[in-house]
Amino acid sequence: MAWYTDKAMDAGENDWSITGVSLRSPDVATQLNPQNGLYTVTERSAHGEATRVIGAIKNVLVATQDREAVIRALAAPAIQIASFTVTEKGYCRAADGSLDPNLAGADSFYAYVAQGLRRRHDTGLNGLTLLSCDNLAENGSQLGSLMHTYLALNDPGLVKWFHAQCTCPNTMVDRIVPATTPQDLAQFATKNGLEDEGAVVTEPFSQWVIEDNFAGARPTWERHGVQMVANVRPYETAKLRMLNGAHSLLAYCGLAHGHRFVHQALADSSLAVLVEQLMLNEAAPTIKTAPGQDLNRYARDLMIRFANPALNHRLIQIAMDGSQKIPQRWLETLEENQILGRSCPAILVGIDAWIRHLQGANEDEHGPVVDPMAETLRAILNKAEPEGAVSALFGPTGPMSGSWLTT
Ligand code: CS2
Repeated sequence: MAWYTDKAMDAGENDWSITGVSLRSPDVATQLNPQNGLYTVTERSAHGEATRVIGAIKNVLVATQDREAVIRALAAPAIQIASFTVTEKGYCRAADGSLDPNLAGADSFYAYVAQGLRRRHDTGLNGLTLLSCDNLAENGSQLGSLMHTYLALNDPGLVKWFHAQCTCPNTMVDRIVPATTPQDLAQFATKNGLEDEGAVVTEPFSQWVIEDNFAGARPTWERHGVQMVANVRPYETAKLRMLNGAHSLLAYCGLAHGHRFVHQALADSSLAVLVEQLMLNEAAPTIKTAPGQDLNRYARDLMIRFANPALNHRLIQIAMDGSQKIPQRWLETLEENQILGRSCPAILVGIDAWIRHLQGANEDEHGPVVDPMAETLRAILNKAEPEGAVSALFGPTGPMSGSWLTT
């Protein structure tokens, strides 16, 4: 978002800027505030690299250090959009997709937004566009209904105003961004003769598709490559089931084969075959395409993006939080195929590798499993007989059972 907004600002829309908020770690604030919010984005591929300085971020607030500043920002008259990149687990959902009130506490984004919106209401301001940028199916619709539940429980008087004054457009964001490493920072300093603590390294490809349903003003991002559409669903389903589905498959199976990076896993021909099978035979047939959307070409382009040798995208980064990612990446595809009597051998291989990952298969080399449900899932696996592992996790009473499983 900062990258597209920076381009809009460069083209003359100078009345926009972004206040960053971190809900937990002070790291990004520590990196960016001393740099006046400036940082670089370097696009890297086999053909070389290109760096751009991003000037869209004014400052970064840390919610755990200054709660009031975050609420004040949300309630400021100039603010029009609150966007979210809080990862799948940040939405605090129960297995059936509804809000889990035990998870959605005072430190969740819901609490800040609710308080910010309450102040906007009380001072007679307009509502906000709440813009989810996370990898969830129908991310905006989910955010809207989860926010509704949060308000109904915590500030019921605001629910009607929320629906009248705020919107939650669905969006699809696609850009592969490996976590920056100390080597990236050192390399940047050597090459450019200056230090950037907040440097981001990414691929040349970038896609942002947004439903044009804003509560107030917005930058004209569409002049800078953003696709404003009436319905995001076909793009989002293709992205989640093909790109992200393939990513998770490469992550768990790649780690099992001893690889570290996505491009290495893809160079392993047995895994490349599996990935193509998942994308073309299992996921693609479940996607209702938009006019002009070509899934064969999409799959081909994805193989090229995954093979980018200059990114060093770590498999362990993708393997994180599997319990939160697998439903929309694999289980929906599995369910839709199952209804039509088709099997999904590639996804089943992935599930097998994920279960082994949960059981600690990669811990010696990569450290403990990172997943909010790691302990729960592992305890269940420890109790289950090997042949009962899948039904213990995904069966009707298992923690991974959800609306996506019919049998
Ligand atoms: C990845 C995504 O970490 C992951 O789980 O699959 O972050 C992926 O790189 C992005 O969605 C690409 O747009």
